[in-house]
Amino acid sequence: MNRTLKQADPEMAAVLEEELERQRTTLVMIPSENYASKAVLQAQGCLMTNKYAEGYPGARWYNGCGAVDKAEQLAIDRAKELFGADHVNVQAHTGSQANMAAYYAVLDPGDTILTLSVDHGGHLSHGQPTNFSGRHYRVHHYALDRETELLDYDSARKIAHLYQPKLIVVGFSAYPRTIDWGAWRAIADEVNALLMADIAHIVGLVAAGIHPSPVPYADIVTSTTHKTLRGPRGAFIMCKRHLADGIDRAIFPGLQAGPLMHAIAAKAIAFGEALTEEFREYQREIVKNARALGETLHAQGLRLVSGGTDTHLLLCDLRPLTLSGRDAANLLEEAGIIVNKNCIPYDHQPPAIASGIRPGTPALTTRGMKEPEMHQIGEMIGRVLRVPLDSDLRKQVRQEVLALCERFPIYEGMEVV
Ligand code: DSN
Repeated sequence: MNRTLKQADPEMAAVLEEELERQRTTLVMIPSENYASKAVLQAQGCLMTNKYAEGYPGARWYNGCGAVDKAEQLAIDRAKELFGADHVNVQAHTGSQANMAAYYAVLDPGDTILTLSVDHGGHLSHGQPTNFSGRHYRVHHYALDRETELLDYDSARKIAHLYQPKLIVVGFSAYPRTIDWGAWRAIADEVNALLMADIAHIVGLVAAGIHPSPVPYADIVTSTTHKTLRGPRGAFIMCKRHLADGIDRAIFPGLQAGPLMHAIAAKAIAFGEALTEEFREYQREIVKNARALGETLHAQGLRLVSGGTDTHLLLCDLRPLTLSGRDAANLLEEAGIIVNKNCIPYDHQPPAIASGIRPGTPALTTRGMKEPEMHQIGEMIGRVLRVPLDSDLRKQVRQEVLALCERFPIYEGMEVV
């Protein structure tokens, strides 16, 4: 019972050591990934994993909930302070489950929702046909403008009038630009729809006041905690006061039973970290870094969808280099640069191949890298992608990546216990 992980399960300890080494020695550029603080990691691995606590603080179905009540209340209070929300539920296990709970609270099966499709930058849980959301609800999509690759509010308004959705979902996995929440609120009001914002990606920017907040405009706001917010893997939901009971009941007993109290403790820590000036400065740096990276990628021959970024991520069209997203991501991984393939708007390739990649700067910025390093990394990406047949070049870039990782260490002294 008291043995360390290494003593108890050396095989798994070796796997964790491999992952620690990968995170230390590669450039993590998937925009939904980050390096959580040691405090967050510690809480996520803590003994609250042992406790059952169905219900909410002060109203649990099990006894012995004194400490977990305090942990959950801290998470709720800090999130309310951070975002100025009427009501917060911190129990959703994942972003998809937060979205599921939001739908469950305000929709009936067969109701109509209006969202952005995955291939234009939306998310699976925004009505993708193979996802629960696409199977349980009648889904219509608004789209990005073909020329500007920006949200087309006029067209969205017409589509909303045509289909009269009960809920409009706004929020994206691969859209690099600022969202005008006021414009969406106006569209929702015109058709008497509820407005839901999914800020899973931009939540850190919103917390820091760098991206406008949807909280004053949206009826429901869902988010993850592990992306730009740099917390534990998980999610939370904010809503207007009159929807609080419905959201809480949708999560429990509607969709989830025992909350993950260790994850909730870690969420409280992450919200606390996000309330600091240091975090706000970190978010400002993320955006500056993304812009710097974009400049160099553009100079290296990649086309930036929408011409650039206002956020933590870039969507890059690789067709000018006659490469697919899949091949590019694989070539870059050989050089120690980790990105994901991604469809671009109006892509002719299937998602498993895709014409683009979606690099982001949250994790690199956590390591302390700044604009000079972004230019260096953008240049390395360009060199690898412009000469895909040169495996020696990739080995050379791999060495440059290792040297950069050594200059900006992460998780120093951390051990798999
Ligand atoms: N996997 C997340 C992302 O990368 O954006 C979405 O679920």
